[in-house]
Amino acid sequence: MFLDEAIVTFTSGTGGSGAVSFHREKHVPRGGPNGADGGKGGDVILVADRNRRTLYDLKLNDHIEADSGKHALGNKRGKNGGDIVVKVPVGTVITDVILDEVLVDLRVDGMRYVICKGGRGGFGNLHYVSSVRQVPNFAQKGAPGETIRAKLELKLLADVGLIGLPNAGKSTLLSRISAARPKIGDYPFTTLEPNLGVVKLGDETFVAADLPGLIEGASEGHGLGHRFLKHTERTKVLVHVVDAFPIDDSDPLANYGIVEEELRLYSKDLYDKPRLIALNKLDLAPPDEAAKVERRFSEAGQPVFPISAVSGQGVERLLYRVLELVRAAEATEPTPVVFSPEEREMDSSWDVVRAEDGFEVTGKRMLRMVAMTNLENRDAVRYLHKRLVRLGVIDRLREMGAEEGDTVYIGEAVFSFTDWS
Ligand SMILES: Nc1nc2c(ncn2[C@@H]2O[C@H](COP(=O)(O)OP(=O)(O)O)[C@@H](O)[C@H]2O)c(=O)[nH]1
Ligand SMILES: [Mg+2]
Repeated sequence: MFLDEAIVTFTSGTGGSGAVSFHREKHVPRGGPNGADGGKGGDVILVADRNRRTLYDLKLNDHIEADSGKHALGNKRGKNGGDIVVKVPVGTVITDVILDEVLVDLRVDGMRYVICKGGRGGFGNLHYVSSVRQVPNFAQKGAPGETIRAKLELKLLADVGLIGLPNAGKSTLLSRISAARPKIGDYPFTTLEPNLGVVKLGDETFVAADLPGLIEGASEGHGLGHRFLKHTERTKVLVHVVDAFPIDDSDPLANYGIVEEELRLYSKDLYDKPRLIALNKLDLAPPDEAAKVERRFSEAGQPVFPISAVSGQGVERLLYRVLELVRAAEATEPTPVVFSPEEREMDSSWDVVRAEDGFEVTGKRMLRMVAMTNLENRDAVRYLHKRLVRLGVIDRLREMGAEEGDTVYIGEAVFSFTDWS
């Protein structure tokens, strides 16, 4: 199976800090607080793009970081940091490496996923005005961004499936039109995974697969059964390859009928796909013989493309028609699901544990609250302290035996315990 892989670290932007500011007007000696909020940090957004075919760029650039939000200036709100949009091939599956959890399968062109949300901007001092605090002299720092180490895996699924009896020339055709190198003349049961190849046509590409084992009896479980059905999930067009001059002198039109009937029994879904007939091995007989076979198919009402997978004759014409059908089918696909920046719920649980030389407060929300506090500002620290009291953290510390002056760690910050309450 065609597979490409990259491991990338994505980081969204930190929010900008809110401002501490007061109205300044002529004749108004001491105006009210008007400090604005900081800008939001940029998101990192992954988008499936059908014109991308590999993850090569991401292997070269495995750290991707969005801009931070700007700090507020006085009463001017900080600008938001720009989002970063990373285009990946359709069919890229994203896994969180640390959680070992699949986050999303970007399987439709245009599908978006916000992998890292930018941090919120910090509040300006205007936000902290209350009946008891009319002149807040502190603001909030922006929230930190997120970092996710992700594995990106490209799992190609076929846009076009090549079907036909064994020996019809499916593998030969696939190796002619793509870089795939399936075994030619291979025993039909040996390949469990279909061979996939990227077909380039001008500036456009599509993925073709040689679907082995779709033979008489497959629908009754004699062939590869349903194992390869998942590979055909995205298949939009089928090319039915028919040997025009079978070595056993069987009738090509009858052979065609056998496979079509088999397909009908095997998968209604596949059977209903648009279909082209590639009448193959035209190099084996004089042109008038070939024309005869072609005419019989036409009379049966089937669109036939005479080709030779070996010489390449007629193949390009076939491919352009295939591309047209693929694009037409894509145009009728439902509009891609757009993932809204899902509010990942922040875990609000916390705990106090004993540290070697004091105590440590743990919990994602606590750490974020402290990270957003300007610890050089006494009023901001006092505000933080009040919130810690309200959440019960100070009580818990006291219960655990914390005394005035003991060391308390919260994230990167170090406090000395004060029981103001
Ligand atoms: N002369 C001729 N032989 C072909 C052509 N296409 C395939 N073959 C031969 O037919 C045999 C079966 O081909 P293969 O691609 O393995 O068929 P598959 O079973 O449908 O995958 C091989 O010996 C090929 O070389 C063609 O266009 N002309
Ligand atoms: Mg084959």
